[in-house]
Amino acid sequence: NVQVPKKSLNKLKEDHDNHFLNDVLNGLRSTPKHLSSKYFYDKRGDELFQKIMAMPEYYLTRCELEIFKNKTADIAECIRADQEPFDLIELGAGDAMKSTYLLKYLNEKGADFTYMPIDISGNILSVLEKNLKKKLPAIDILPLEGEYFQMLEKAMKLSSKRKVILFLGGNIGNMNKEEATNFCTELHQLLNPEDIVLIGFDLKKNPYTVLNAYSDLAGITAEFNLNLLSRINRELEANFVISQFQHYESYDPITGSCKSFLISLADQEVKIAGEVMTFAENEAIDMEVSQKFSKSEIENLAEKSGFTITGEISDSKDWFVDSIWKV
Ligand code: AVI
Repeated sequence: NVQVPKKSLNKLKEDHDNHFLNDVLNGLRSTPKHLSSKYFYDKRGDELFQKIMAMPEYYLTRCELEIFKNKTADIAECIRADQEPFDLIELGAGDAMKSTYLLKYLNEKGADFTYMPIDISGNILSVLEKNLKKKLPAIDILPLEGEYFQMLEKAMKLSSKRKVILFLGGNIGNMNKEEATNFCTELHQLLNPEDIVLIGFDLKKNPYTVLNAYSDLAGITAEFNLNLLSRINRELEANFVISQFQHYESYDPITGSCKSFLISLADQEVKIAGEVMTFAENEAIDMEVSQKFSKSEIENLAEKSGFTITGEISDSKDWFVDSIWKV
């Protein structure tokens, strides 16, 4: 079993608060203005994302859940669970709804591993830990709160077994092309030859299916975006008037980029931590990309970052794929 020193977690929390302010100020000083969607996930943001995952339009979670429910044995085979010992690390674990199926299966097969969920939201990690202790008390769990790579490096030092890394939910789609390549390259450099990565990709499909998933009729996705402005108000002494911003979604079926924006509905000024930011009427803040991939784009990404694809598990509609990569 592995232990995390408490002190370093507090230090990381301070760093995180500074980064939040710097990222917000730099993003809103830029042209075009942008904010990072990684800050969507405060307590309310977590709740709204849970609601999004349950929406009829948001197919991603159901597709990957189907894979984890119905093809658990295939996943276990692809990660060579019955061969050498391993530890299981999940990047952006959230509530671990999907991976719980795999954890249960591995546990029933007698696999001896530590599950290390990594997430930027301490709130969702405590929900995860509580639920998992109830559902699967035999699983050895070590939650790590923070940025992916900082926590991954920590996890690499804490355990000497081979690593299986899960990166589910289409989270990789929330990076732009360059960020995704850098992320995969950095991951490749950090891992050892016997390690395995399983990444979930949302595939290109009918553009209306994609667009509707991100511009739902009930307005939950809009609320999810606008919640970041409320978070900035609360945590960074700002005074955004939320009703003066509107959510706008776009999908480009050629590039596969699904993008969300917040549009300023008036010429206005907003104060953030003492600094005045001006917004013109109809000016957009770039909030989030949710990239959709073709199979060949996934192959290119794996190849460019040094990985080899060894398996591919899709849902019955072929809308989502879990791609298995070796170092
Ligand atoms: C977490 N991530 C994969 C979600 C997505 O589909 O890009 C976040 C999200 N944004 C709007 N709806 C869901």
